[in-house]
Order: sequence, then C-alpha cells, then structure tokens
Amino acid sequence: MGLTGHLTSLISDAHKDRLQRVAERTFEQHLNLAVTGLSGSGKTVFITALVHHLLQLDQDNSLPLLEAAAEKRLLGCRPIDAPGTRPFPFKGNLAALSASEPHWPRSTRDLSQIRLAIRYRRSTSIKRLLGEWGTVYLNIIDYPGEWLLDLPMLQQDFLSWSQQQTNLLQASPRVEAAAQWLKANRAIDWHAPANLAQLNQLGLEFRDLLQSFREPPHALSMLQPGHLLLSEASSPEQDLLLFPLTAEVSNETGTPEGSALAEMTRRYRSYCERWVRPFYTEHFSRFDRQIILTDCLKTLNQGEACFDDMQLALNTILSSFHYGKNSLFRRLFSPRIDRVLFAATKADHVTANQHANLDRFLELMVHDARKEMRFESVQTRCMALASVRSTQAAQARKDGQLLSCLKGYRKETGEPVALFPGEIPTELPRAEDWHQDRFRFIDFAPRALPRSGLKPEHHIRLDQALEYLTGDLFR
Ligand SMILES: Nc1nc2c(ncn2[C@@H]2O[C@H](COP(=O)(O)OP(=O)(O)OP(=O)(O)O)[C@@H](O)[C@H]2O)c(=O)[nH]1
Ligand SMILES: [Mg+2]
Repeated sequence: MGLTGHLTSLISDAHKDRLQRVAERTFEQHLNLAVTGLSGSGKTVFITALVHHLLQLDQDNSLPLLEAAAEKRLLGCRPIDAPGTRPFPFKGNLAALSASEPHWPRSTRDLSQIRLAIRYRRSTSIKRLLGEWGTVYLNIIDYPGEWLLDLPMLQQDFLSWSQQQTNLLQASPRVEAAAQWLKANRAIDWHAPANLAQLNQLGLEFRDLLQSFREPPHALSMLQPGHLLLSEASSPEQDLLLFPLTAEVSNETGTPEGSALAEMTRRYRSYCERWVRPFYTEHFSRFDRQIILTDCLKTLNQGEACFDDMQLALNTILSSFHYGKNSLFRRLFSPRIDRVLFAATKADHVTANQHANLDRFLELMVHDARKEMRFESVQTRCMALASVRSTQAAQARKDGQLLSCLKGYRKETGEPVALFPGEIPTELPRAEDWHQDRFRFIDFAPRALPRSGLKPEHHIRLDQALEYLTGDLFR
C-alpha cells in the first residue's frame, strides 16, 4: 500500500470527505488555452465548435479520440462566468452555425474568453487521495495572431523598424500597390516641425494600405502594426497612426525636438508600451497551452508571394514561443506555455486521403521555428483539422479511374458543387512549381451544426487536438 493508501485507511469517513473537498480545491485544475491565428484562419469557428461539442459531452460521444471521453469518464461540462473579461459570443456564433440556413460567424477583432467547468472521473491512483471526481476549469481565449507579429517591435526602435518595413514595401507586390503612398511618405521633411495633419493622414492611408494587402489578390500576412491593421475606428487615436519612414534621413541632424521624426519616434514608443507590451504582461504570460491556426490552403491558392509572406509571418509569430534563457521574451516576461499545437484548418476543403499531406505541409512550413521550440522544451505538434466539417466525400469516374471528390455548397453563392479539389504537395513548392491554377481550393458554406445529436463526422480531428492540448488534465 502506498503512502496515500496508508493515509486514507487511518482517517474516518467524515474526515476523509472533508479532506477530499479541501484537496480537490487545492488541486483544482485551471488551464488557460489560447487560440490564435491570422485573420480568417478559423479561430472563432474552432472555439464555437469545440465548446459546442464539450457542452454536449453527457449526451453525445462526438469526441471519441479524447481519451477520457472514450473511457466514459467525462460527466459533463457547463459554462461558468468569467468576470472582468470580454465574453466570447458563443451563443450568437452557434445560432449562426446551426440555423436552418447556416452561415459562418462574423470576423472578430479583439481578445475574448469563455470559461468551462468539466467534471470528470479520475483514472489514476491519485483518486484515492483526492476522490474519484475532479473538475477541470478550462478558460479558452480567442485573440488575433496579428498581435504576435508585433513582438519584435519591442526589441527595435523607430528607425530600425522603419528599415525593415521599407525592405518589405520595396518588394513586389507591395511596391506596386503602395506607389502613391510611398511617394507621399518620401515627401515628408522628417527634420522640419511635425505637420500633425499630414502625419495623421498618412497614418490613415497606411492602415488602408495594410488592410488592402491583407485581402486578395495579395492576401499578405506579415503586416505591422497589428493593432493599427485591426482598428476600424474612422479616426483612431493619434498614437495608433504609426507608419514607417521610408526615405534615407541623415543622422547628422539628430532628432530635432518637435520634428516629424521626433513625433513618430514618440508614437512608436507609445505603441510598444500601450499596445504591444500590455498584451504580453496581462495575457500572454498567463497562457498555459496554445493552438495556432493556419489557413495553408489559402496560401497555396494565392501563389508564391502570399506563401512566402505567410511563412515569414508564421516564423515571426513563433518567435513569441522561443523562451531560451537569453530570449527577448524571457527577459521581458515569464511565459509558461509548455505545449503548442499548429493546426492547418479547413481540412474539409480537401479529400480525406490528403489530410496526411496537409499535416506534412504544415510541418514543412514551420519546420525551423519548431526545431527551436523543441530545443527549448516546448512540446509541439502539427495537425490538419476541420472544426465544422462542411463537405462530404464522393467519388467520380474519370478516364476509367475512380477519383476521390468532395460535395458541398459554395460559400459565396450557396450553390451545390462537386469537385476534385486537388492534392497537397509534400514538399514546399519551388519557384517553378507556382504556375497559375495549380491549386484551386474553394471555400464552402457551413453544413448546419445540429443543436444535439452531434457525431464525430461533424468535425475532423477536433478530438485529437483537444486530447493533445488538455488530455493530461483528465488522468
Ligand atoms: N469549410 C470550413 N471552413 C471553415 C472552417 N473554419 C473556418 N472556416 C472558414 O474560414 C472563415 C473564417 O473563420 P473564422 O473562425 O471567422 O476565422 P477567425 O480566425 O476567427 O477570423 P477573424 O475573426 O477575422 O480573425 C469562415 O468564414 C469560413 O469560411 C471549417 O472548419 N471548415
Ligand atoms: Mg474571429
């Protein structure tokens, strides 16, 4: 008999009960699970679907690869208040996805949270001490991946950031789209007294530019400042109207007081202190586990520039997870994320025989950053998934051969479509591999999520993702 066994045999039942309650509270498990990804990667849909499946745990077994669910050790799940935080709009999102004419939820801009209490039966010997039943408090946080792109700004100053941005702006496709703005930017006399109206106007135009870069046909990802990109106010506050200096300026004159250069240097510092740093100290440093969602198919559709930019953005985002002793991060905050899942979303846009290729493709995209994280003992995994499976498998015969196809409804028009979506490459495409129309994955309208009677076929690998991110808590 182990130590816990001796202890429990020595105390009366009443004491045992009280001790178990105290121990349960002491050993209550709280987990902050952060969900991020660039705009449109599928964060809102992922959280809505995940919460919906969890809330139905006691009725449906729609998450068979979540070990505790398969072993029938999950008693139930309920939402609990998360005071002081912006609530994740679960009910509205579910209403959209389960309507008789279902539609995808609206795009979101800010951090929001939803908290769940999940009651489970313990499987390990610890249950002798703590009692058979335990509760996991799961706090799921939705926040824009664009915020993570800003982290390196804390290590730069206005001029070095400007240099880096100028390099991006001078390359195609940015340089063509930004021609007018670059001309106006070069006309600024950086050492003359700041003309605030001119700087603010250029700031607004820079935001428009960033927003247009994000949309097709560019579909770029490496866009800073993230908070300016995501701001929708018609007149954002002045310190948010930050843009790079793109001309050569001489160092000899320094930074005259009241000059345009002084004003933008001030805005840069203010941006870092008011928007970038607080996110890391108030939120990021409290996250325990992280899932990073990526729309790999979009990058394949849009071509080489979009793909390269996404890879750069992903690697920049991943610098937030390099906790090495001397990392910027370790010096500024004390992060505690120990497990990161990279997920390629919308796996229902390809046929089931392509899921392994999609896993592999994502692995290749984040290969270098991941190696570094492993070295720093953060566990990582790559996985393709679909939060709301919106297509069905079908077969078609072409030239005497059976082809795996998909059936669904087009996102834009709602019309039914059956197609052969094509294959995911298992190597990163080389320059010559990018020819028009090689990849044409289409977007689908959602297939209605039932309010009850959820089944494993309503998602792809949502349960495997959850097992990886939380499975150890339910032992
Ligand atoms: N077929 C399919 N499409 C999906 C799935 N998840 C997301 N999508 C598509 O991706 C779009 C964006 O999903 P969201 O969950 O709103 O993405 P987000 O990351 O929250 O985007 P922002 O709020 O703009 O940051 C949806 O409108 C759908 O078109 C999925 O599981 N299957
Ligand atoms: Mg969203």
